[in-house]
Amino acid sequence: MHRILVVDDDAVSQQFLVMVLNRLGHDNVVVANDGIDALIQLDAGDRNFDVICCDLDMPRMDGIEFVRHLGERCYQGKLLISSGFDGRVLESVAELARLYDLWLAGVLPKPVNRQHLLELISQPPPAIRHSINISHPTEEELRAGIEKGQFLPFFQPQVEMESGKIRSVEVLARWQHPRLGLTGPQQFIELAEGSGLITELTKRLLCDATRMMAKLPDPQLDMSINLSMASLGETGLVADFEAILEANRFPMSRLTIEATENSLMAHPIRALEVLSRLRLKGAGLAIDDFGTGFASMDRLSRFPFTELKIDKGFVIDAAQNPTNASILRASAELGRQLGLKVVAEGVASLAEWLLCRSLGVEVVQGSYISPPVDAESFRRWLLKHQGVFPLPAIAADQHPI
Ligand code: G
Ligand code: G
Ligand code: MN
Repeated sequence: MHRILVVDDDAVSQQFLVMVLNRLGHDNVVVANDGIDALIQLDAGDRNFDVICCDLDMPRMDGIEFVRHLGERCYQGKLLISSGFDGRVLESVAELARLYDLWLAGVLPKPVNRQHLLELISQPPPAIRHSINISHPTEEELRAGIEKGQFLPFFQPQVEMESGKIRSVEVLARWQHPRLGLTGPQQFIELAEGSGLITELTKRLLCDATRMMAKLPDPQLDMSINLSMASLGETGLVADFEAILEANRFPMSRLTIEATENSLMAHPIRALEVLSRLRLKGAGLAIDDFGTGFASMDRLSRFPFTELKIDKGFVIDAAQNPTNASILRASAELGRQLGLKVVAEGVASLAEWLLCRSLGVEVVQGSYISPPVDAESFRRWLLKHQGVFPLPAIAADQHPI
């Protein structure tokens, strides 16, 4: 039998929901009048709720803030949102819940439909629950991992849309963790930033990647690497990068540094200094994850960027989602107007390829071309393609322009 918590400030809809639940055979239902009331019940500790059904618009603490508190408490049960709000608000709440790894079973428009509620209550848990049993790497493991060379550069190609030419490759960190297996950046970048190890990690990655690049069948590929904001404060970064490239005979002019908008915001002066110096030495500079940060246009225009990378969030599903398609179109246009190379990442389907092509995106990256892969797989992928990714054959009615 489920233990259910109903959070709603409106007595009528609260009681209606309880009544429907009772009729569906759920007797173990507790009510809270707003988020604070609900948190008090949760934190009392003697109640573990299997299902929380929450309204959005409530006094004192609204449903959105409540979702954040649930995320912070790593709530493992099912979450249902009941609301009279429209799609856009509900979509952003759903996104928030997803970011917190909450199990959002669904959204119930008000007045609540009995059948719909029954379906959501009985919905089984998703196959993959990220937050269950995640064992996080520790700082000591990170330090040892860097020393022992457990970090591997993975490679994801970037292709010129017009010609299919394989122009460049982004280096993405992976950790061959002795206990957790191959882990991605979500598991360790924040830890590395917080513990001051990110710059060391980035330098190792740059060193290993440039060394591997020399052994590739196409030795003229450009390379992009992500630079964390935490590295921008490090004196000696520019000199260290130069030394690494020189040792591996990789010219600075073939390297592009990717920085996120928010990193420019956090340390604008340092960022301007470090990035300008790298640019002066010949490196390209990319605004990464463009569209997700809060940098002002003014600030962006002050940095000597050469490339704009549209965040994958706007590309994924842009072919179906008009809002994302508009953002994609506007970003591509802005990049062009500023004279930047426009790159779209997250191109996962032919439809997205065609859309990017029609919007004048110059270069694409994404699983449609190749997911990030290890050095050996990348070498084989390059050999197979002989420098050119085959342009998709476009049927007459699909032609983008
Ligand atoms: O590789 P991927 O698939 O999961 O990467 C997720 C995000 O992690 C990327 O968008 C990128 O910004 C970040 N990331 C990957 N590798 C590095 C790295 O070496 N340094 C930094 N700072 N970020 C990285
Ligand atoms: O640092 P940056 O955000 O540029 O890193 C690119 C990220 O995008 C990596 O995490 C990579 O794994 C991810 N990625 C690349 N191609 C695709 C794709 O087609 N779909 C999705 N969902 N993610 C992708
Ligand atoms: Mn990147």
